[in-house]
Amino acid sequence: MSPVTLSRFLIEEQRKKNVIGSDLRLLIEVVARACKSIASAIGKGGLTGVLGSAGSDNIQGEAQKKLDVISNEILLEANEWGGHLAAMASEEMEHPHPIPNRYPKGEFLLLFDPLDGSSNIDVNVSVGTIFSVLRCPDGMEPGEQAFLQPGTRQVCAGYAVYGPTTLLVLTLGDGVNIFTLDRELGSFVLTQENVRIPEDTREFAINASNARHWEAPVKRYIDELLAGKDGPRGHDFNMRWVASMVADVHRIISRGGIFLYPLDSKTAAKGGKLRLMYEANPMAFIIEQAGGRATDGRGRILDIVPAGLHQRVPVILGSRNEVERATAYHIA
Ligand code: AHM
Ligand code: MG
Repeated sequence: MSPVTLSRFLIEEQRKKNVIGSDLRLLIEVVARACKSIASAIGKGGLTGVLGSAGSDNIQGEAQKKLDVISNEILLEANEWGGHLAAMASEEMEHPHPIPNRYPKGEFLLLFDPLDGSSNIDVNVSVGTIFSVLRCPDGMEPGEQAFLQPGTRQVCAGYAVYGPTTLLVLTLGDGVNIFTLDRELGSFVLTQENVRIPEDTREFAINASNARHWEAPVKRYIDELLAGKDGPRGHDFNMRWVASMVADVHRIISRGGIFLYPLDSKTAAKGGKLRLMYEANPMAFIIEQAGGRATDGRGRILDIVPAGLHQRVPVILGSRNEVERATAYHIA
């Protein structure tokens, strides 16, 4: 059988389920095309002078890399003119980006972290793009307020991971599918359907250098894993930390695991490290759609009613039984 490209997949899904109207299909195809451009810019690296710092800070007060700025521009320019969006919001911009008046407007709101894990770019380690799609509520101006919807309202979410291969991982609320970029064809091709995360795992991901800042439930949970077969869990656990959320989540999508960026005394004043609207929510949607769980240590991430576009949250996600255990330690 000939390869199922992303376009063909979207058209056939629409025929079967009638949930992907032409505007949503255009949106997904445009985001995928932007991800191809980002993959290409990243792939050239030092050849085109795109590595290194941009010499500016974003709204989060974090130093921007040149490729953060370039990836943000690629996504904005690709999505402005198609008529499918009401507005866009990005980790790299304080306020939502309105669609210029010269273009038609659509019903969707697009949020993205254009280049997640960008501290890894200069050392040639995987980075990615994360995105989330909401509907602009009827009769509402597409300003910040329109974006502040819980993650359960996401119409679609996905991420691209720029690693040894470029992958696009997508959910439309009916399972998770993975597409691999065929660089010769220039197309994303369906390579894994209806991915499921194992319920149990012996692999965890956390930035252990923050251990002294953790709250008691996280310390207890990790101490038990580290105690291995001599401890209460009765077997050894392995640890991985890429420091690109996309890469760490993709490992979990591929073979299970638990990822924690918990609240700690360093990030407590800000509410956590990772951003709710364009990091935690899309990843939580994907993880749940693959049979995993995602909480902030207390409740389901997707149920959080956001108070701000750049709100931060603690994140615990991955294999169902481990996430439930780590969350239960917080509630006990
Ligand atoms: P970014 O969006 O500015 O790249 O920050 C988010 C990243 C995540 O990809 C990753 O999980 C985390 O920050 C890494 O944090 P740390 O530097 O503590 O390892
Ligand atoms: Mg990020």
